Amino acid sequence: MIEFTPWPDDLAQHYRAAGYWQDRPLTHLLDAQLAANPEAIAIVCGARRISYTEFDRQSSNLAARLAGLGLGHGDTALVQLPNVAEFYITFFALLRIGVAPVNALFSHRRLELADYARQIAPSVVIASRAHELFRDDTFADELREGGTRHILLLGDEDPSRSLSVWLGIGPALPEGSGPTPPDQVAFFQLSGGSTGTPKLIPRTHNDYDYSVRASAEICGVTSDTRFLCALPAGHNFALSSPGALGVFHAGGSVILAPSPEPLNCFDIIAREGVTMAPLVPPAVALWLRAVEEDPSRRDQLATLELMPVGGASFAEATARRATEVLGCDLQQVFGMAEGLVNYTRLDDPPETVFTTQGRPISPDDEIRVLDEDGNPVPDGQPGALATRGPYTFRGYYRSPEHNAKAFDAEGFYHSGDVVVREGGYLRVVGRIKDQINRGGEKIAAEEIENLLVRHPDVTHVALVASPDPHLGEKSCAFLVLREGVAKLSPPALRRHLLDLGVAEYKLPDRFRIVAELPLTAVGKIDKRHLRDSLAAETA
Ligand code: OOB
Repeated sequence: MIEFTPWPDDLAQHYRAAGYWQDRPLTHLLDAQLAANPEAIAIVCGARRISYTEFDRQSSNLAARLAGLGLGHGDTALVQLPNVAEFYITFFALLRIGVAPVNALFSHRRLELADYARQIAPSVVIASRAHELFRDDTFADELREGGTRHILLLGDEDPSRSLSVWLGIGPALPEGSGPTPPDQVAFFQLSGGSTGTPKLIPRTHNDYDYSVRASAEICGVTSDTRFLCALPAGHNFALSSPGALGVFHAGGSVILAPSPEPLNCFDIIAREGVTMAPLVPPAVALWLRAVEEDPSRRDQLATLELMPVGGASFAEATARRATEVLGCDLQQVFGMAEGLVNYTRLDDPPETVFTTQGRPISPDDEIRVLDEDGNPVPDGQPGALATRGPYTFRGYYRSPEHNAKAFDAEGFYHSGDVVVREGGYLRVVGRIKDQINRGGEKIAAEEIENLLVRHPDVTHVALVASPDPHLGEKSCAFLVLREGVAKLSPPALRRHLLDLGVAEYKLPDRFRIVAELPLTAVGKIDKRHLRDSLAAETA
């Protein structure tokens, strides 16, 4: 079994009694559709249309072959696939035999993948030849040396390790293999992070299944839903809020796009009759601009009914424009891979949708808004968000020190967001975690600072966010150089980071060389001062 911090018994009992936890594995989502709608189209990927029957067949093939190699409960998988049908097929194959995957983002590079592999020691790695890391065998060989027994690659010419071949035929599932128990870890979500190394979030079948079912209902997902997945498929928003899993749960269709780039997405929407398209705020802005440039493009969006928007702050003015320009309803989503997801509801008045980030999924999502001493603030006042509930995790994987800081004695997770609560609805007004939210992509300041000081000419670093009209935030690295070194160019610094293998979205947008970093009264780096100086510069 994969270790994780369970919910206390009294709460677990309550979550079952209330019907949130149904003690079914996540694979039930697919099994239910297989019985109800076997020939309905589950996934559209380019020209491929994959029915629920075919979806199940391919994922069972892969499951059976992996189980035949002895993989099962207690094993983990590291998966890195782009937005293709194989992502979902692989996910369900692994769930079917109780192998817990980490779904790395396709933008992740060596540093992230090696770190996830270090944490979970995967028995199997499933990735794509289209990714630079797997173009040759160097990284795959390293993984093997680290103990990975099997590597399957999408696009490999060798049939013995081609993912497509493994999906094509398989023996029957060996006797005794099956999903992990519903109250155990099904897979790991990725934390946006605020620490030096990326953290993993164990999610159980029960908790995730509840968040999916409830989200599908809140977002009005039905078998008629045609859902555009243009955000990274493994991200919690695109996977479960209501995400592809919410769509599979309801028997609808998931239509994949490689990215939210508007013109390609508009073609797909028009061709496939897309009804729901979740986006991050910068992508909404791009879609708005594309329609404003050429109003005839709006005709392509005729079938679009609902656009859930989340992942980062959504400017009120853009929200107001969006419904008008795009001609669909809007929904704000404030969620986190750790659990808690808030939605504005489909019958909320427009003002609520424009000005709040919604309210929690569950009546049993407990929300506290706290001042600096940990005391509750009155409604209408900003404070730090703390939460616990039927689908909010209880601890990062193997991270006792960080967990001691992220959770309080009552098991509330402190998300690092500053929110205002009013009438049960939340507004996100700031952040206390040391993270940069670059248009929905999260960057842990400490991770990049640690990498930059590894440069021989750098002695001190602070990474801070600066406001950006397109992405909401960009990152700026303030650097103090070794004595005697007068300058270090941004390209050289970027090269240094890329050579260390970090994902490109984490590269600082700007670098500032300074003589020293400002300190607070207690001697910590004064990031607020640095942020203010940047804001003054941009203003
Ligand atoms: C989603 O999940 P993560 O894990 O990538 O990031 C969570 C963090 C939140 O703690 C908050 O800081 C920020 O992203 N965030 C928002 C937001 N939605 C997320 N900040 C302001 N406004 C929003 N609407 O980003 C995520 C997971 C599930 C559903 C939607 C988003």
